Amino acid sequence: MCPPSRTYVKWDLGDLVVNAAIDPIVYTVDILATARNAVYTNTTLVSSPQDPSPASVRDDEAQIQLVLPTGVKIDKSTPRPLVEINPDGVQTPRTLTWTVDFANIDSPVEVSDVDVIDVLPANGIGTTSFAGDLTFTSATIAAGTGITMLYTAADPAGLNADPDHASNGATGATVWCDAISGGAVVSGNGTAADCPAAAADVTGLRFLRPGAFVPADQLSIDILMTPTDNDGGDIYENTTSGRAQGVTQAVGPASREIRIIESSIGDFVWEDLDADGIQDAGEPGVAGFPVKLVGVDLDGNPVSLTTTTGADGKYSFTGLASGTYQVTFDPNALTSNTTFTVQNAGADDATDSDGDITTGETAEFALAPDSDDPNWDQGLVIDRNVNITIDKKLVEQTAIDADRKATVTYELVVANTGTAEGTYDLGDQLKFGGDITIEQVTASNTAPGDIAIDPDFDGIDNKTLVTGQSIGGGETHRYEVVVDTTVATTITQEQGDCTLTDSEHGTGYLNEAQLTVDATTVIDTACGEVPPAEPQEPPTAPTGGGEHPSGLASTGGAGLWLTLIGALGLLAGAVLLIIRRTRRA
Ligand SMILES: [Ca+2]
Ligand SMILES: [Ca+2]
Ligand SMILES: [Ca+2]
Ligand SMILES: [Ca+2]
Repeated sequence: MCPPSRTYVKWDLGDLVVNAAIDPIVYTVDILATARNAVYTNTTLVSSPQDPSPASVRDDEAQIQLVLPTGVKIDKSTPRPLVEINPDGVQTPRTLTWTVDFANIDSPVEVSDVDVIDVLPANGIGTTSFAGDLTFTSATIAAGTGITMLYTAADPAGLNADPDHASNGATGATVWCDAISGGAVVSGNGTAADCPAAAADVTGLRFLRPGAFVPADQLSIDILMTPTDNDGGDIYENTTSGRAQGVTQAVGPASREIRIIESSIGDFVWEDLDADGIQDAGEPGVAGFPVKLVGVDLDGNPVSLTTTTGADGKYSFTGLASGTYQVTFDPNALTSNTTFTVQNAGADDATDSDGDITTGETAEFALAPDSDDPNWDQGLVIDRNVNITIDKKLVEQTAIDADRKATVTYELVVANTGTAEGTYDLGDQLKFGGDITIEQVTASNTAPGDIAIDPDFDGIDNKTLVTGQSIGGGETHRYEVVVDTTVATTITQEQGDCTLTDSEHGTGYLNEAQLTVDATTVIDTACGEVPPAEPQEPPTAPTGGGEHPSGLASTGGAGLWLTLIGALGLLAGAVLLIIRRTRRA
């Protein structure tokens, strides 16, 4: 066992190779300015379970003799000059600790009535610069007796650390009170209303130690403050100054900075063009991909954050304390064409993909203090094989009845013969001959049957059937457009045929389907010829077959079936489906 007044540092060197040199361990110890003149001894002992030799042959010591001018000394120290960040909302914030020491180092004169002021850190005072808030938490006497503690809520800009400054006099501008809250005025020109109402109001502390202050006496106070929502690089400087009877000069000021450190995690989601799991040159970043971070920091605070990748595919979680973390690349953000690439390919963690191929979760990992870990990346494999085609057919045209009415039915077949999901716009425009009146147009989706048609579609002024419609790889969408017409008896051969001349805006039962994919539009037409009116010999009913004009074939390349369709009328749709399914199988 070792005496409690000593400090111990232990290094675990792990397994060591026989007869191999061990790098020297170099470390620095700050000696407080208030340390008494003396000889200070540092002892080292090396041990191993496999070494049975006595401790006397495994130790060594070095001594430092401290010789300082005698007098009254003040020192400001902190056990942790680097403190990790307190992100916004942290459950258990990390605190800042300073210790004020005041000592009589063998002063040749009698010293008494110690008076010490501590100006707490505030933005703009000294080197202090921080984000968020900083509140006084507590001041605790660690050593010394007969100490009275006073508190002020004075504006830090007007707070002077020298107890002999006029502002700190009995009727000075700075009001010193005897409690953190609800205290009475001890000195200064003010009333109890000027005293701090709560710990958060405290801007300065004052320690009074009346009576003789001999070399055996020691005065030591721990000051605790709590920062919130701060940033890496923030600096908090705490300054202390003191006076004592018998010493003409002010003692101090002594200042000590505490600096905030933070860590970060990143940083890349990219398209793995060759699907090898490696970030290769020329493989682009993926913008807008959601990334989640969960973890527990060194003090047990839970962390849960989300972000999305920027235009360059980069993401970053900054302002983190050290701890154990896990990144998740959101699998719900994968489109039907996108998968996570192979995990942990190759030997270089800087250029691999780290998420599970199903869940997008990385392994849990330790994040060191004051560090940046950019090696948590995710590759996406994107299937771009989209091939959407249109096939337009005239399915049926009824014979013109005694009232000159007829109905024309078209089918539009949109098929994606690729493997990846795509989207398309589909329009359908009726370009009938001059003496054909369009009475009513109805459009519907017949397969899969649940695609909503644009309610404004009329085939004339508004030709839009659907916009931005998605279609999976290998899928087929079918639409039916049914048009009721009246054909005037004045219709001419030129108006009724399927040849669109330069002078015509439309002809016959001409219908033009327009498929747009990725801003490229393709057109497929279908047309039915309308015979000129011949009073003595109206056209026969359509059920007989073979009566239709020969121009039914669409440009969709399905001419073989279309003759059949024209003949079979309504049956055609079913036949067509059967044929298609057979072909696809
Ligand atoms: Ca690659
Ligand atoms: Ca990895
Ligand atoms: Ca990696
Ligand atoms: Ca990276």
